[in-house]
Amino acid sequence: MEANDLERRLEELNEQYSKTKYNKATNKYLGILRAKIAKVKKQMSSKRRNRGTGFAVKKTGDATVALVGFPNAGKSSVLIALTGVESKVAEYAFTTLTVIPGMLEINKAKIQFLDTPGLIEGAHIGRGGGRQIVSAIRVVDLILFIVDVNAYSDIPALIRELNDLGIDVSGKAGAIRIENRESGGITILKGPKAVKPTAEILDVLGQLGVHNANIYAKGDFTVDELIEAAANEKTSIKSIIALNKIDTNRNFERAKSVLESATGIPVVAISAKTGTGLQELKNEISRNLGLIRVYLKRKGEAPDMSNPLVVKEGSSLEDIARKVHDKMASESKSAYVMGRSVRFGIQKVGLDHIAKDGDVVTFISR
Ligand SMILES: Nc1nc2c(ncn2[C@@H]2O[C@H](COP(=O)(O)OP(=O)(O)OP(=O)(O)O)[C@@H](O)[C@H]2O)c(=O)[nH]1
Ligand SMILES: [Mg+2]
Repeated sequence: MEANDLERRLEELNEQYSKTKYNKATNKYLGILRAKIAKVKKQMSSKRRNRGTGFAVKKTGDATVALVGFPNAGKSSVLIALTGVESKVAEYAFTTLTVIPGMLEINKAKIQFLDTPGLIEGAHIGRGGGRQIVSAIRVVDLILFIVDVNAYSDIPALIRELNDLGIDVSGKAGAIRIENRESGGITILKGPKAVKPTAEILDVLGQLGVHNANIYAKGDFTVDELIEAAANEKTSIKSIIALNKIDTNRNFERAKSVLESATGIPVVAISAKTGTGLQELKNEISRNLGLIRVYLKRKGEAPDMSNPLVVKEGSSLEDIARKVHDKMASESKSAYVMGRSVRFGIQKVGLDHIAKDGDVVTFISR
């Protein structure tokens, strides 16, 4: 939609909202209106943000991680230590001027890392160059904060400011999280369990224009709570803090616990220089990305165990087929599955079946 259309739409929605009197019968309708208003506002602000930003890095691989931190914290050094990609490292601040991508394979998952320029301590990151960084990190799957063990006091303020800019990195946003996807319909995930949405949920989400999404829920929820979650304008991105340069500070454990309790974000102590903690950091990244591996097997052949498909937790077989090829998704109607997601040795399931890590799948064509 064009900017003018969005403004008109917002006006219409606001008018409907103010004309509707609150009572028990209109409660749900008002909730849907609130969610619609939130969505239009979000579209308007992303239109504004996209204007003239030069940081559009193409996302590739199975997931994207952004390295974020103050100048000189060691972001480029960590990128090099993890991926081997050359990003300029120097003893003075502001060495990295653009977003530089590198790739790393962890447990067969191809993970893209983006090195970003340093954010200025104490400055408002929503302005100037900071705004471009914020728009680049809004779309990543995980934020890796790189923090100098000798200069960490401004980190809680940085996290608060990201929150004010609509990026919640606390990892504990709401009991319900709606993650839009390109196709595959609506899947509700309660912990490791997938449940079918009710007709009422489908109806409400449909009215909000949500047709393909994973709904992550901690437990049971009401339709009203779902509408509230849809109205939430915040982007929630998981994050990890890498407390860097611990080779220079013997009291790093103290800094680690201070940061952990001030932010609620997991902290891994590392040194990009000596390599200490890098393996633990890779494990933590892998765990937080929530990726699973699924192996394809053709009928009558052995599965290709060296070459898994890497997908997000909660992916259905249809999502997985589509990752191989659109044709595979449209030509398959069921599949044989062997692994943790089924109870018996080999089970025939529909394409709405949710895969688990290590599953071996044979698609059956129509
Ligand atoms: N002792 C020690 N020095 C480090 C470590 N990691 C990075 N450095 C040094 O810290 C300085 C800054 O490192 P960079 O990787 O350029 O930092 P940056 O965060 O990318 O900096 P900008 O791009 O300018 O924001 C360099 O002199 C690095 O050699 C570490 O683990 N230990
Ligand atoms: Mg740098």
